[in-house]
Amino acid sequence: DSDMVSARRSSDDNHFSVQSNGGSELKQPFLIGVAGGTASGKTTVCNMIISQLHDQRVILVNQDSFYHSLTDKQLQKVHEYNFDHPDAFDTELLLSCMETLSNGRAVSIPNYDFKRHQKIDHSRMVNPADVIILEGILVLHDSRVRDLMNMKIFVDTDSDVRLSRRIQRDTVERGRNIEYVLDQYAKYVKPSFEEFVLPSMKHADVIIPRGADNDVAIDLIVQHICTKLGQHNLCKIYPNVFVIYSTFQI
Ligand code: UZR
Ligand code: MG
Repeated sequence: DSDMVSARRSSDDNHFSVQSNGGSELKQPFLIGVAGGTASGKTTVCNMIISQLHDQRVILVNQDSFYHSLTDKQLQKVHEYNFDHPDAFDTELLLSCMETLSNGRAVSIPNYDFKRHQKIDHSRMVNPADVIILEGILVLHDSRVRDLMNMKIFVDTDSDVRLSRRIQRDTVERGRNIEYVLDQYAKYVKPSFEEFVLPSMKHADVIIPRGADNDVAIDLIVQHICTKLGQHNLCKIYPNVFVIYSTFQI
C-alpha cells in the first residue's frame, strides 16, 4: 500500500543517508487533529484515545497554548475581544511547532494564562512521540495545519449541551459571572462557531456524534491508529534491511 511504497522508495533514494543515520528520518509521528465547538468534549475524547494507546508515546498539544497575548489596550476592553476568531491565535507559531514535532524533533510550546489572557514566561518542552494530538476549536481551519495531519476528527455535540457545559465550566472553574458568560456566548462564541468552526467540519475524516459518550467511535479511532502505527513500525524496519544489505555490498 502507499505507506509501504513510499517508505521503500525513500529508503532506496536515501541509500547512503539511511546508512549513516540509521533511518531516523522515517520515524514520522502520526499526527491527529481534534476540533469541535467549545465544551464539545474535545479534551475528554483526547484523553480517552490516549488512555487506550497504552504502548505508544503520545503527546497532546492544545491550540489554546497559541493564543496571542492581549495588549494593555485590548485588556482594558477584554469584553470586546473575540477569543473565538482565527486571528486570536498565533497560527504561524502553531504551524512551525507542529512541523518540528512531525519531523520527530523536540519543540518548546508556549503556556497561556486564561485569567490574565497572556502567555506565561516559561514554556513547555515537548519531546517527539509516536502519536501527536492537536486539540482546539479551530485546528481544522488552516489548510497548512490540516495538511500535516494523518487523521482529522471533529467532535459534534449538540449546542445546548455545549452551552450548559460552558456555563458550568466558566462559572465554577473560571470564576466568571453568568451574565458575562451568556453575553460572550451570544456576541462571539456562537457567531464564530457558525462562521469558522462548523464549516471546518467538512475537512474531518471522522465526525464523532455525542462526543465522549461515543465509546464505539473512540474504539474505532484507536483501532485505526494502531493499524497505522503497525505500518509505521514495519516501515522502520526497512532502513535496517538496507543497512545490512549495503554493508554486505561493501
Ligand atoms: P474550549 N477563552 C477564554 O474564555 N479566555 C481566554 O483568555 C481565551 C479563550 C475561551 C474562548 C473559546 N472564548 O470559546 C474557548 N471565549 O476558550 C475555547 N470567550 O476553549 O475549546 O476548551 O472550549
Ligand atoms: Mg478543552
